[in-house]
Amino acid sequence: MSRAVLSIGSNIGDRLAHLRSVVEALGSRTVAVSAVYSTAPWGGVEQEDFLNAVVVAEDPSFGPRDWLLLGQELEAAAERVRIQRWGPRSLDVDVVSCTGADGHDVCSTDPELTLPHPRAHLRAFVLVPWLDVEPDAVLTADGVTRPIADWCAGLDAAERDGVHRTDHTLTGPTG
Ligand code: PH2
Ligand code: MG
Ligand code: MG
Repeated sequence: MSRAVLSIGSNIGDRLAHLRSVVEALGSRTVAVSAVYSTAPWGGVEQEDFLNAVVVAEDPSFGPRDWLLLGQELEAAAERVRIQRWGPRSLDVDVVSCTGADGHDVCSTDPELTLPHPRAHLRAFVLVPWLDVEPDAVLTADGVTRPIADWCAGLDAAERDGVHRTDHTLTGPTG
């Protein structure tokens, strides 16, 4: 069994359709889907606002790498091109954390898939939607394990103020 918390984002093209493509592809593996948030760009690159959400998914046959590969396939399907670090993208699927069959969170220092995601605790665009679906989740960063609510409360207010809940949904009828 493996459960993954996925952060998804888009700021090019039909942003909502790109996010929806992830939930559609996950199908019955989807456990929970956050609200959709409009978020100011993080990372210092001047670019359009993102739409972001968090999806929790489960698949008994998946390991951490399978979530990474599925995310990369979905990014490719959205015709994502990698131009600039932290720059604009049609679809970004990041594995934020992964729980193994033993119920423990996977820790990995593999540079291709560092788990938990090493910058998730700094990003309101990850923490705020994650709180929607797993309000009691904890996250380890720099050797410190804290509830995600605490990581979020510790961010600069300006960081949280850039994250706005929208009326869009990623499940159900388009609109
Ligand atoms: N993704 C990035 C860089 N900056 N900013 C926001 N608001 N949302 C993102 O998903 C995002 C970002 C690169 O992965
Ligand atoms: Mg990312
Ligand atoms: Mg990514």
